[in-house]
Amino acid sequence: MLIRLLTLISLLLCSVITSLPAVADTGSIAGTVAAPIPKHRAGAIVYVKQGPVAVPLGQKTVTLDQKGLVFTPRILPIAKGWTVEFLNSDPVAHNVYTIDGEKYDLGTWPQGQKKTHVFAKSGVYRQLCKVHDDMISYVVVLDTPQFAVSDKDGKFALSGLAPGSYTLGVWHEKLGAADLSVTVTAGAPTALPVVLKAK
Ligand SMILES: [Cu+2]
Repeated sequence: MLIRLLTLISLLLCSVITSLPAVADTGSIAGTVAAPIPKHRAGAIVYVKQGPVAVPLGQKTVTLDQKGLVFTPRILPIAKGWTVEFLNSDPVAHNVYTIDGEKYDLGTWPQGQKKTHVFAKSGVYRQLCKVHDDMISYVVVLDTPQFAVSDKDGKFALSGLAPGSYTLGVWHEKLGAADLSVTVTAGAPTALPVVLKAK
C-alpha cells in the first residue's frame, strides 16, 4: 500500500515537474501601488516602456461598457491599433465622444447596441457622454501590449515576461510616478513597489 502511494506521489511530481519548464522560462512582476489617499491605489496603469524583447502589439477588441450610468471600466489600457467596442447596457441612451487626439463623436445609441473605434495613435483619450456630463473614462493607448492596472488594494501583476531588464512607465488619472527600472528573472515573481505622488 505504502509503495503504491509513493509511486503515485512520484508520478504526480514527475508530471508537475515536466509541465514546469514552459512557465519557468518567463518571469512576472507582482506589484503593489501606494498612494497618499488609499482609494487612489486603484487604477494605476503600469506598462513596459523598454524590455529585453520586442513584443508584437497584436490586434484585440476590448469592451467599454456604459452600465448604471458609469463607464466600466473607468481605466482601460489598450495597445495601439486595438479596437474598443463601446456598449450601452443601460435602458437609457448614452453618447460617446472625446476631446482628445482625433476628437471623435461616435453618436448616441440605445441599450444593447454598440459601436467600435480603432485607436491608431497612442495617448490618453477621455471618454465622455453628452447625455450625462459626469460620465468619464480613460482609454490609455500604449505602444506595448504588456500592461496591468492596479486593483482597489493597489495590486497588479504582469506575467509572461522574458527575463531581463525592464523600464516601466506608470500612468494614473490623478497622480504620477517616475519610470521604474526592474530586473525580471524566470520563475518566482519579482516584487515591485510603486509609490504614486502628486503630478
Ligand atoms: Cu450617458
